[in-house]
Amino acid sequence: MTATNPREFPANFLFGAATAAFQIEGAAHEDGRRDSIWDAFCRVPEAVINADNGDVACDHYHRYEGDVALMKSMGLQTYRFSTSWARVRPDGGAVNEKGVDFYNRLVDELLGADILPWLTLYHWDLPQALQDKGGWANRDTAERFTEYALTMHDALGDRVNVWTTLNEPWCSSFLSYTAGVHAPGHYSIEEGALASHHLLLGHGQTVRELRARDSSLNLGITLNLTVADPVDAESPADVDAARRIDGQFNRWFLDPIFRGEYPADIVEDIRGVDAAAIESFEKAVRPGDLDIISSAIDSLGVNYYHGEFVGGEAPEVAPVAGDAPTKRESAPAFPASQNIHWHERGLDRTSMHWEVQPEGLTRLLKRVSDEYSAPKGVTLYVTENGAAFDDERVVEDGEVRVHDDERVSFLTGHLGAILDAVDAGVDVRGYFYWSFLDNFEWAWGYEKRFGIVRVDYDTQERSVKDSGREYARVIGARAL
Ligand code: PNW
Repeated sequence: MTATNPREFPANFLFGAATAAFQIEGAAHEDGRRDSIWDAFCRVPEAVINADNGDVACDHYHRYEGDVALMKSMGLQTYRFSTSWARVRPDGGAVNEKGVDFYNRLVDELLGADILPWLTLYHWDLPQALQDKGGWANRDTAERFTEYALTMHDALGDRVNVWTTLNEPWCSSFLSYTAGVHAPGHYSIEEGALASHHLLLGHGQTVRELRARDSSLNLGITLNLTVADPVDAESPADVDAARRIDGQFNRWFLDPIFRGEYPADIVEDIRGVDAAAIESFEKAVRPGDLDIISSAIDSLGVNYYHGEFVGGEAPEVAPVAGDAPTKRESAPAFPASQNIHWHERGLDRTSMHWEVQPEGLTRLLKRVSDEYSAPKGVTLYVTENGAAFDDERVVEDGEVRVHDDERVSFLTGHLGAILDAVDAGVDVRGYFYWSFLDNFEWAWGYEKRFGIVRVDYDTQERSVKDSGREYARVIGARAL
């Protein structure tokens, strides 16, 4: 759209950017913080590219004031960050006041800059001490999570209104306990299924406790959701492949949260693959659990990166492998994925090899709104969307510049896709670009750069990329 014909964002739409504690903070061994499962996983041979770790990361722990000032200079209205459980309750038990204090300072800094703090309680950094007791496969971890959440609310409840329990429980269950790609790097269908249930239970309990303390809080959860399309809509095998991906990515989490039930078709599919795992899962789902999990929430965060284009038969040309960062063994993240094959649409790709597919976001928001959130009065936010590209840093007139044209069009393309959803009647009230800073991209270490702000990991210098400049312009105009 041209400047003479701008597409305006609704007046209540919030523009923000997102990060997560482990990916940016560093100071991993400071002020009483102890190992999380990611600190431990980084020491596993071949688990993370270049054996990178979170010891220093973006050194945000010491640089948060400058980082907040940079957010303000870009006009960000809200900042989505996570608090580190391993900092706050380092061995899962006693509270570490110095850890809590960091978040007090960060929240005050944000409020001073007129930036709305959007707090996520769990973005994957479980204290290793709790993993030693079974981690999320152990029901007790859900109790410990609620305790930790209440600690954060004790400290910040007077200043923080938006509370997200979990970020992407699919990643912290199946990608972590079944596929072995994320910490703790296990290969068990049973543990993945148990972890998903205990994560959701921790979510539901926390929502109940926080609601009982303060009915004015905005409570929610963030899910990584996708659109799964069959390669050939006339082929039963392709349609079934798409059903199973949709079921394991989307419905496995949406259905318990919004309807108080797990999708029966997927339970049966997994039973067909590993009957013992599903029996153990069924035992773990105790009477009353699903009522807790489906406790009313106020907002749903949708993280969208790309869609899935799947078939029941192998493609003639194998797609570019996208999810094997290192030589370490990995297993399918979807227990019921027999004969599912990923195909390419021939779209542009990011350096994660993910296809750039903005229209998928429009369809996803419409579907989630129609089938889940709108009937329950739950508001949608896009809490993550972004792209890694092989950015080049240049110095022009003594200033570091990154001319990341691909990210500029990724950003505006997806903002346009959100406006398309708004035009189609979806009530979506915000967008958080992932990520504010280049950062530790999990198993990919520092190799993948998602930021709208460049980080020089030798000097910790920050430079706003062209995408960050374009985002600031869009925010200023409140229009595309
Ligand atoms: C999300 N997958 O992670 C996370 O919330 C961020 O911390 C992360 O940096 C960002 O997306 C970019 O990757 C994902 O394999 C990691 O499907 C992996 C997958 C999905 C999301």
